[in-house]
Amino acid sequence: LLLHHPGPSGPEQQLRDCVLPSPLLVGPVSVHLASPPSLEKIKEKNPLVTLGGHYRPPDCEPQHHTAIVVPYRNRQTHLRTLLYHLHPFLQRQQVHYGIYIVHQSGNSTFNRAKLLNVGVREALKEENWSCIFLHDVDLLPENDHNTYTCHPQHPTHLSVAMDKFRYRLPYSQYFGGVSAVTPEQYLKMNGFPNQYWGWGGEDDDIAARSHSHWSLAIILIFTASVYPSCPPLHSHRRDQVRLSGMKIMRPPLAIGHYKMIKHKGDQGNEQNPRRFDLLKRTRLNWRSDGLNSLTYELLSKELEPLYTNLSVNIGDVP
Ligand code: BGN
Repeated sequence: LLLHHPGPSGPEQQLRDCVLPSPLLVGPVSVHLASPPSLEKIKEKNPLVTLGGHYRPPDCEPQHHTAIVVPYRNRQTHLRTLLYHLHPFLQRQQVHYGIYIVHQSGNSTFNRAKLLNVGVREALKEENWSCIFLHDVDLLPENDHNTYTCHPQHPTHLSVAMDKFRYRLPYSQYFGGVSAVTPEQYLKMNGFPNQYWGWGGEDDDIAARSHSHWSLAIILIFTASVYPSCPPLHSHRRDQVRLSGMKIMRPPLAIGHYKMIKHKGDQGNEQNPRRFDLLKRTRLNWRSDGLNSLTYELLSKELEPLYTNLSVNIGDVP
């Protein structure tokens, strides 16, 4: 009998490496959004998931170690729908994974990017993950060829074709929804901004950190045309300046399909009126606002059967 995880002191008998693409992939899957099963039922359907929502393929040695970080508050049904779809999806991909739900405690305005910073830091304290997924709770992947692994050099954007945007990118630099970085890329971009309280802009800031100054200009031009209140652009004297000098990798549109669970705007996550001003300053601020300025209080960490629940006090709008 082969033992599953021969550690350094474990038996010499090695499992063969898991191959990519995984032979278990099925391609397009239909995603049901209404009335997900109970957590107990989902656990029954995923017997190999261990406490904290971790999984390793039993028959081969995984080549990818992916933490899924999900910023969260008050979306119980969405969470169950996500877990119901994501666990079998990731198991078919034969990656070693763990799911981290980062719950923002209290009633302060929601801060997605700061919760992502917390999730990355806490996940990396636990395991040597090679890839970190930044995952919205209301997005369900519709094709398992969209692999939840990282590109070694460049950040990846996965949710390139969401039903909400008629299965296209809403604009070319869009980085929201589902994206991924390696711990090295995360360090290189100084993590994510901590100052975006409320809806909008934080994903554009993350894209700008990882990409060139051009991307920031394009985002600002796009949003200025969509949001007339957006202040006029400054001149871009140094468009060739790169922030952390990486590119954004993407799967083909046909594979990066996602369904979004429809919902009304969240209370406590109203549009952030400061996002335009913040975005204009990303180029100045990214080195000082991010991983190196992150402060929070971890209130609890619970290993639930299908996920690790991090409850965190991240403070309030200054
Ligand atoms: C953009 C938002 C993103 C959001 C996408 C898709 C802003 C910044 C304004 C300068 N960006 O316009 O955060 O993910 O729409 O909904 O609002």
